[in-house]
Amino acid sequence: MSYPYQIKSLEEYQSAYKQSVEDPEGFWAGVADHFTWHRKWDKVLDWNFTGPEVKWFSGAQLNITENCLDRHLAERGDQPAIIWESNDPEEDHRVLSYKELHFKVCQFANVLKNNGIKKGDRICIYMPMVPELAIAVLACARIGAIHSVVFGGFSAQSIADRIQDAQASLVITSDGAYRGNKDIPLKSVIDDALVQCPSIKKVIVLTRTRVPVSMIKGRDTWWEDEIKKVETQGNPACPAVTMDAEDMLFILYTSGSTGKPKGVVHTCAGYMVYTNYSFVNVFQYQPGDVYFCTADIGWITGHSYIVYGPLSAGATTLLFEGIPTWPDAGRMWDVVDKFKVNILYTAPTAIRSLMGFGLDYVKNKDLSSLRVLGTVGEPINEEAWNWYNENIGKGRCPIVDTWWQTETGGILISNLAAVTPQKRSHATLPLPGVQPLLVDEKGEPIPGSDAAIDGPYHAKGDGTAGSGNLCIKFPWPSIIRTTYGDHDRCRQTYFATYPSLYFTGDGALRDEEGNYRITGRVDDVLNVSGHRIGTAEVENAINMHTGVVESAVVGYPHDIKGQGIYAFVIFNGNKTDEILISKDIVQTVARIIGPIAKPDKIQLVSGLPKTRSGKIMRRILRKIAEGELNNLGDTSTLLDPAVVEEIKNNRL
Ligand code: 7RM
Repeated sequence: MSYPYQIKSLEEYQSAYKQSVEDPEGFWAGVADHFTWHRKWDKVLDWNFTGPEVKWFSGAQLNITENCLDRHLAERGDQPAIIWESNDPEEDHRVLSYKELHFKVCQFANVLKNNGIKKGDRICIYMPMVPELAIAVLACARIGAIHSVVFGGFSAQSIADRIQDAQASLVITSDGAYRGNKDIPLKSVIDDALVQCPSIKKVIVLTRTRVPVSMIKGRDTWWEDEIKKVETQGNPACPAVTMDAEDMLFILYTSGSTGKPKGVVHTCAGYMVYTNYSFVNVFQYQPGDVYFCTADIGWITGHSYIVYGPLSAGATTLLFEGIPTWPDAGRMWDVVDKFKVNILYTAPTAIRSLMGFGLDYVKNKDLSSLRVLGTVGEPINEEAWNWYNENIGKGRCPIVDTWWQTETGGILISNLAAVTPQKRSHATLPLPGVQPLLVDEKGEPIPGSDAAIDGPYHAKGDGTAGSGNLCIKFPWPSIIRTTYGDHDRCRQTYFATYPSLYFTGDGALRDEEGNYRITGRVDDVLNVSGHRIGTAEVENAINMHTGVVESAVVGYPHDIKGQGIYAFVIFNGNKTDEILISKDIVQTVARIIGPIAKPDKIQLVSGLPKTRSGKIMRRILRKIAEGELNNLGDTSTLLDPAVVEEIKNNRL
């Protein structure tokens, strides 16, 4: 496969960027021409950010799985599409060629059809990182069912909320999951969730850990038995359902500043074009490269850059079931060595954690196959960047620092490996087609910060530096279309803060060369180990504990996780054993949201700093959590300033 739209030099980047601003429709039509369509578009783009309403490739018809599978069969049918490495280093790895993956996707799509699934139905997927997860995702897309993948670290309650919101009718799960030395009982979590989910008619259960599970008659069925049924039916083919460009492809829930996660909706054509375009350009994928993204498919990074982007590009994508620190902190480097990985894409939190184990775990690993390194999910600090660069890239691999969000569908700001300049701890430049700018609190543009007007790159450093809130002023093909079931929430959250702009929720700096440096969220969203968690969500969970009167949650800098979760809790019950109470509250959060949202610190307090109108002053709590005790700002407007002294004195 060749990628005629792959940018090969800084000059090509500059001219592609210019064209994408001057003639966005011509630009994206030029990219989209290289995909398989049942019917081409009537109009490349229709949009307004007030609705918002954004339509890419209106009138076009396609199926994304034909672009990820069928179109590769003739030329690269026997090449590996997915290489799977087990959690257990002793278990044999698996390789699925494009032919085999195509066969299995069709087969499982027929299973879904046998279970009554039709185009538009919602399917919840709660599975470990095994090839069948990718197969399940693609099988949904094959027949136009809308997948909603829920990360394996979420609790029964979180799953139930997501299933109810989407009114899903079928769940795909497994008996259990391996994660390091732990066995996680996925099916039993699903059973707990489904008590609250009358919309679910069927549960398909893959065998993985062979932990005993209870199967409910009429509702639950084994993956393997379902496959046997389609085998006896004879015809292994499954024609891809024709989808309109703007038909929904999937829902993925993500945290925001309110208590309830939002179902971010992506649609077929634009998402396909943009994930492929960004994959090929950012990582500079070359045919035959082995590409390894360490994310979980349960997050957007896995959707876009393990499954859809790489497969639509005919790439070899490595799927790893395990974790970087098990059986030891050399596991990731073992995997790179074993499969001669060329491109490695991981999270700063993983790098920081491995750094802490020292170089012994890197020493005897052959990392010479690596050509490109990437990071995603949070800002990367200079120390972690240096370590990654020196000890993994050996100073010869470009590092792409990729900034994007669940809502953006794909990477918006990043250097292109060895093509555009990298700058340590900077996401750097917007991809062609992406028009960022920074605005102040009032929404006034920061002079010199608008890439489309001021130019994306100033080689001589003659641009204008500035800082502000990061917005995007023009749609790109994989922009969020709606929040499932509540379009106004989408408008309110992303398009109402600054009229006619998409607001990212992030703050950023722009240097004189035009490089953006993302500094972090400016709203009440935490980023813990690259996972997005809303403070309100954690507070809601804490407040479910019977003894809790009220709570306030803030983030604080954490050496490995990036941010840690600090909870201030007013507790009403018997306070004789504070340690026990804290443990109990942590368990409550794990049960309500999942282990990923467990607070790192819980401080019992007698009151919270509030304004006279009753609003919690989080700014003060944040400062206390960060340890900036002498710099709390103006506390004179507080209802009860004494409470601040108490909180300061008992700080953990
Ligand atoms: C892909 C993903 C999105 C939030 C985003 C940022 C932060 C992501 C970077 C980053 C600095 C980066 N989707 N973020 N990438 N911050 N540099 N390269 O992570 O929806 O889960 O999170 O993550 O705050 O708004 S996400």
